[in-house]
Amino acid sequence: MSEIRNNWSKQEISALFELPFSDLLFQAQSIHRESFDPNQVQVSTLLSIKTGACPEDCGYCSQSSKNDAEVERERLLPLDEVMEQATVAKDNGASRFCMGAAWRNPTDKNLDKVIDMIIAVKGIGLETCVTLGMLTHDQSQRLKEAGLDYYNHNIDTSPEYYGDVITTRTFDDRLDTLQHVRDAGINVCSGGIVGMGEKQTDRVSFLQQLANLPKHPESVPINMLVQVEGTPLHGVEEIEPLQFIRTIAVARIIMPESVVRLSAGRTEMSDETQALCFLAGANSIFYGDRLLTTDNPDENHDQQLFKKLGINKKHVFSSEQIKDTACA
Ligand code: SAM
Ligand code: DTB
Ligand code: SF4
Repeated sequence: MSEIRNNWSKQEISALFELPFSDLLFQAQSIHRESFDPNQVQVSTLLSIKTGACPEDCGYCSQSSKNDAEVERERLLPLDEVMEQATVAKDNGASRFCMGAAWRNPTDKNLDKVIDMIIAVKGIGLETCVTLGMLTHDQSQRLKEAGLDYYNHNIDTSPEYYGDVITTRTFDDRLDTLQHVRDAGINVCSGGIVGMGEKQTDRVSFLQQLANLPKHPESVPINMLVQVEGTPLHGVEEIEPLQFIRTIAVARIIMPESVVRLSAGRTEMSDETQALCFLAGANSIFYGDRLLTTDNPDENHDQQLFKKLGINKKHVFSSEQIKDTACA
């Protein structure tokens, strides 16, 4: 079994990135098979429970009030609408329901409402994940008591590039929330975005930060920037697909037991690129034709892709039994 390490140097990570492609993918796939079924992919469905008018200035995000993207603002959705969507997600075969809010941080009053959602979504047998911005120690404890399974909070990029992308909070603010979530005993979901005009050294440093956290995140979403008109990063040079696949492979190698999610950006990817991402060790996706405010491949396309690749969806049943079901 591969050793779990939290002391990766930049040189070691760079050397992995520079391996011949076949050697890198062989290593990633070999490590992948030590901990996972290579033909099984976990699927989560996303819902934006509060959209737009966010006070943060993240340069990639359609929901920042500082950007000029056209998104329809919505206040916090009522519980019945959330449950309608969660039921559809469950019927479509998702095992986890992820609820995202465009907040810098939740107020305690809003947290009460999100807690009601978590309890209700868990009640229909889905795993729950929420991403609400920065949390205090006490808010994290309350989410744990509500039974939350995962908290998503991305470090997004390297500490060196962070200030070029976001100025309204610091990289260390992100780490503080991750620590509160970890201390509360909630599974950590943390990753970031590539294709934001960062250098190769930033990708190395970004992955180093994740792998050298005191404990690896259980879930590591790797997003390819979805370029949204009206955001500062619209028009930035795109990342080459092979470089994206290498990023997934390196994440797999240095965090051997984490679930690596091939996250935003799949609409812009060919089936072949996605297949190589799975070969490189990605074993989770967002499923359903919407991410938060942008498009995701529709379920039919993904069903066909899974069928062509012989991939099974990982299901979680209400009995907490984990069972594999071949994708029809
Ligand atoms: N407001 C909360 C926060 O920032 O943590 C939660 C929602 S925010 C939309 C969640 C994550 O979505 C961000 O951290 C970022 O990694 C990702 N994201 C946002 N816009 C994106 C885009 N255009 N392309 C790819 N990923 C994006
Ligand atoms: C994550 O890493 N990616 C998801 C989820 N966590 C919340 C969000 C992707 C957002 C893509 C742009 C949008 O749809 O607004
Ligand atoms: Fe707000 Fe999150 Fe978008 Fe940043 S990424 S602008 S914090 S919703």
